[in-house]
Amino acid sequence: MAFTFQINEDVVWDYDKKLLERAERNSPELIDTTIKPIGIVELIPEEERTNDFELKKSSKSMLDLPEYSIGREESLILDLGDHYVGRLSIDIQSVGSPMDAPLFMKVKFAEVPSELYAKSEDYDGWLSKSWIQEEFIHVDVLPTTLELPRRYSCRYVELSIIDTSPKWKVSFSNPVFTAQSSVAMSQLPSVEIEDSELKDIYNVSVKTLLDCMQTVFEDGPKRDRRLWLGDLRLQALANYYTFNDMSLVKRCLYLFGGMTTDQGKIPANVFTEPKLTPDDTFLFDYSLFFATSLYDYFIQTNDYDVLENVYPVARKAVDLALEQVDIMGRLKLTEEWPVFVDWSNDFEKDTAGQAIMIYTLRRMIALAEVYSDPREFHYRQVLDSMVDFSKKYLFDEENDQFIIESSGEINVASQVWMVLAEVFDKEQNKKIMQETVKNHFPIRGIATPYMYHHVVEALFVADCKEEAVKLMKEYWGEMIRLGADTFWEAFKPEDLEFSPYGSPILNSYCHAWSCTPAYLIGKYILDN
Ligand code: RAM
Repeated sequence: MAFTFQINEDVVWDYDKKLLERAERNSPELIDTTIKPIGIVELIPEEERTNDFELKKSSKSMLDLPEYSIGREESLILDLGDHYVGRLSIDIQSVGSPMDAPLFMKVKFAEVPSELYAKSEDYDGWLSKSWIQEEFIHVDVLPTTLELPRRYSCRYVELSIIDTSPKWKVSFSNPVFTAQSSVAMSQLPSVEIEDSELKDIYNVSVKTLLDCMQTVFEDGPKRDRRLWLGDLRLQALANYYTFNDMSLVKRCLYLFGGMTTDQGKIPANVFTEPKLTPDDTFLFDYSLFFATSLYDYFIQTNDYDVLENVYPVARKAVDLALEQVDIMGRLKLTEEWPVFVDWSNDFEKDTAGQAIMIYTLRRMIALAEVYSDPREFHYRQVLDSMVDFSKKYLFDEENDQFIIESSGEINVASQVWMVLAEVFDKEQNKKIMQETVKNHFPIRGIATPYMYHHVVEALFVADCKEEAVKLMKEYWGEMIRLGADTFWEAFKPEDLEFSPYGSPILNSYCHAWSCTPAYLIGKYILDN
């Protein structure tokens, strides 16, 4: 079962005006920060670079910028010194004879160098090419201040001249990038992390989270620039250990709570512009993560007001999912409501799906208890049957590994989610994870920090701390060694050019679900 475009035109939406009003009341004021580029950089010819994440410093400095004029087919790249989300303005002057033709130029924004090496015209993937952060602009009269209306997510700004005229060239000055986020670094609690590798990983995680925290927790400020439930769950967890911005979490819970289907299905993502709109895309596990995110929020805050308002939404969503659990305690997944688990389609996801249902039920029971919902009893019964079924039919005792019932397949996701669901006790979980490390490490074929997050957390939960830290350093640490300022949506250490979309130019390089080391370090290392 895979994630593809879904078009579900016949869905009937239930808008809960009260919850949506609450969502809007918790909308943040964005904080602006003025950023000036720190330097000029240049592309490295293919035969001289080791990978597409490298650039070299130009011999020209920012002080030379106003004196540096360029014409047809020439370009320069400004380096903001770090990754930011915001708007650009820059002064442009003509240099030489009178301006006898318009200026025609291209401005390309890149989060990482590989987007600069990739040629936009070669992109032929399945996601819209409109995500490529590139503008073609005519300017009739110079000098002018070019103020681009769109928001970009980038570290590099490439200014390419398509044409001036043989009589004149252009120079640029006063580039200003106005960065924005709903939080500021000054809100961070100070933490002492002695291990320098972990400290770097923590810092990049925090920057990733900050850049994704806009008027909602965005999945990626370059793409898709919207609120996804699976990403929200992880961002909220990282937020509790860092910025601790409760009102943005509240806003996002209310947004999902206020836009569900008449059956009670929660959409996988929502849009907030031009008006609050649910996407007609549904993922089985993402829908369940509404309840688990509410649980996480309540554990942090004890905020009964939010619980009281959205508990009925969580219950309806969980109950709908439970309709797919048979009398024996087996979850039956369908193509119509696919489970995501990871971008990869190379492994079977039924056992991971079963575990996510168990993981959710445990949290739903805790919520039902606080809400004094008599349905708690029913949830306990289903939980028991699902756990029994998993132990009896999905566990291979000889190998200490979970299997896929229909095929016997053993994969990483099944082990990891069953450990997170705490189907067995710590001791058995440890055996499962040790076996997983023995048979499946180094991990191959998994391309998302999303799945790697769950592997690391399962290692911590199963008391395999050393392996957890090692994997975090190998995976997130490797992105830093490649130059990451923020963590990426997709990363396969064994294939640096991997993209789920057909080209790295569409990948998001500041992506919500990759910010979790801040949470993992906070919860399992600093708090212990
Ligand atoms: C992509 C985004 C998002 C993720 C979904 C499933 O479109 O990367 O973060 O949650 O897929």
